[in-house]
Amino acid sequence: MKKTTQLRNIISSNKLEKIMESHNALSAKIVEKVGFKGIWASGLSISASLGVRDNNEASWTQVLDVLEFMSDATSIPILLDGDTGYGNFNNARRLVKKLEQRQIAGVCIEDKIFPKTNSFIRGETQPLADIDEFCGKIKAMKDSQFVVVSRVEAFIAGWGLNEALKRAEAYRQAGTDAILIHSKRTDSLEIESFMKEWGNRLPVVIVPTKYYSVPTERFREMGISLVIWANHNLRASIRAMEETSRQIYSDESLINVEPYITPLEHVFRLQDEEELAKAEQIYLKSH
Ligand code: SPV
Ligand code: MG
Repeated sequence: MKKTTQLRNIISSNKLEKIMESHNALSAKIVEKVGFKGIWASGLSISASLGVRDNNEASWTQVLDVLEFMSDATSIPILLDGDTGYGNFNNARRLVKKLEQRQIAGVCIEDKIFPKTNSFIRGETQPLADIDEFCGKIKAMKDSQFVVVSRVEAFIAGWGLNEALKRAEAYRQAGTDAILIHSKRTDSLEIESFMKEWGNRLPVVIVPTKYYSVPTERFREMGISLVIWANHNLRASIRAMEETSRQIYSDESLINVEPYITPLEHVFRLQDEEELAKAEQIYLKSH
């Protein structure tokens, strides 16, 4: 099944679905292997893993190169965190074209201004996009196959429920496939208030990074379609790498880390070393 179709099915299913963050091909493979049906290509995680900030410091083609490795390495759909679409409608529709060529299933764009800032950094100071301009961008990005998720940042910027609803409705009318409603509260009050008014107009996507203690069952009851666990592979790997590097540095030896890290055999398995060994039997006649 085409990856766009798979993603469309995930978003429109009447069950609560979950996708997990990846920031490179290795983490994407792991997400697929543990059983997730889809991947969130997080802007925060990809930028951090490239050693830059979540402020569009990495160019969109640099992000595309990462995505190409991720897509080649997996068979489940990838939803790209496309930030603001890297410019105006014209930049955004060119992004879609290049993503489609690489079998990326969909993109999420947020109604802020390029270059964006992460939603959890000084949210109240972040300007929102003009609604009409953003609707034009959605229309330009929409293709019958490609999935476009529109992210409403009204709560992040402190504009409240009415603004969030007004924007979500405008984006619906512009043809978006789903609304991502974002909140930086540590409870789900904003999300609940939005869901009550929104009803079933379009599938709703959430990112419960800050309200992580709200039980997933609650999201099900609210009628949320898709939960994104947005940055947890990145954060887990930072902790693991810091601890391992510190230990080796202070011990001047590997003796205390070897039992706790992944065996080399597992690394080779993740790289599918076996496939190459088999191919060599067929194609490298001298072997
Ligand atoms: C990301 O993962 O980059 C996101 C989600 O956009 S958040 O960091 O919550 O804004
Ligand atoms: Mg992001």
